[in-house]
Amino acid sequence: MKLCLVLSTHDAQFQAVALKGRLADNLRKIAGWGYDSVELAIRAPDIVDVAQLERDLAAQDLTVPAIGTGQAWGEERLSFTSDDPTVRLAAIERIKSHIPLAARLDAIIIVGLIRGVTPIGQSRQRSMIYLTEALQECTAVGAQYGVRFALEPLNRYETDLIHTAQDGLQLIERVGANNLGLLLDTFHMNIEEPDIEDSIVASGERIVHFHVADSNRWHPGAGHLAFESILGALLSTGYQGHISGEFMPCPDADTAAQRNIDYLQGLAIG
Ligand code: LER
Ligand code: MN
Repeated sequence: MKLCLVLSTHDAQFQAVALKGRLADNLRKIAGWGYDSVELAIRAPDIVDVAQLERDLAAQDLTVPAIGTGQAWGEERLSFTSDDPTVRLAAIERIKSHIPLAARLDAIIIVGLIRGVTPIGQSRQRSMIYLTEALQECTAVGAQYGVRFALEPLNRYETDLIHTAQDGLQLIERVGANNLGLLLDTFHMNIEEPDIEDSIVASGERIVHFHVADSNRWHPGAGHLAFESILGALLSTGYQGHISGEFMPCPDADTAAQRNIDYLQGLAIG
């Protein structure tokens, strides 16, 4: 198991990130706790000093398997499914702007909250058309750089679009791009999936990234999810990717990050 932690490069409103700001210090701590990698939550790539980031990552021997893009929705309300064409265009341009950095870091680009929510007065069908077209445009550019994308099903309280692994697989089929896979998140799965393990197995090779949080969105081990069984199902699909901790900084960020890795390393799996 390659263990990863979500880390915001800058301060952000999104709560389920254990660590934010003070990038070099955070990378040092994360490596010290034994993590292999960091998933970087980046609002916009042009606010990142990439050369410095690469030096800091190399100093701690950490890789970046994925870039999270949801802050563009959380902080700026950019959305693939807005009824305003300038907002849709800005969202697509923002996601495309992550591609050179993702290529440089060999990271997958996550498409989660940037899909937005269906605006009042717009049909869900219209949102799905916008979403499909946006993903087709971004994946086509990504393919030129060898960059992959991960579509993340989210629970019903965050969006009306794509709740389950099955919803995600259908959209991936509709987009028709080889470089688009699935990111499954145990927090959302616990709310939306009829059976978490069955959905993981059914998603199989389409899973390209994986988020862990417990039922209460605290670190694994703090709630009632059966992680031995869930991660056992994930590994049974042949998944070779990273298991990325995305949880609330509770009881505090450092304790949550340490408890997560201690708990996952203590499980009787692969
Ligand atoms: C992002 O990975 C995520 O899981 C969402 O819940 C963000 O709100
Ligand atoms: Mn997630």
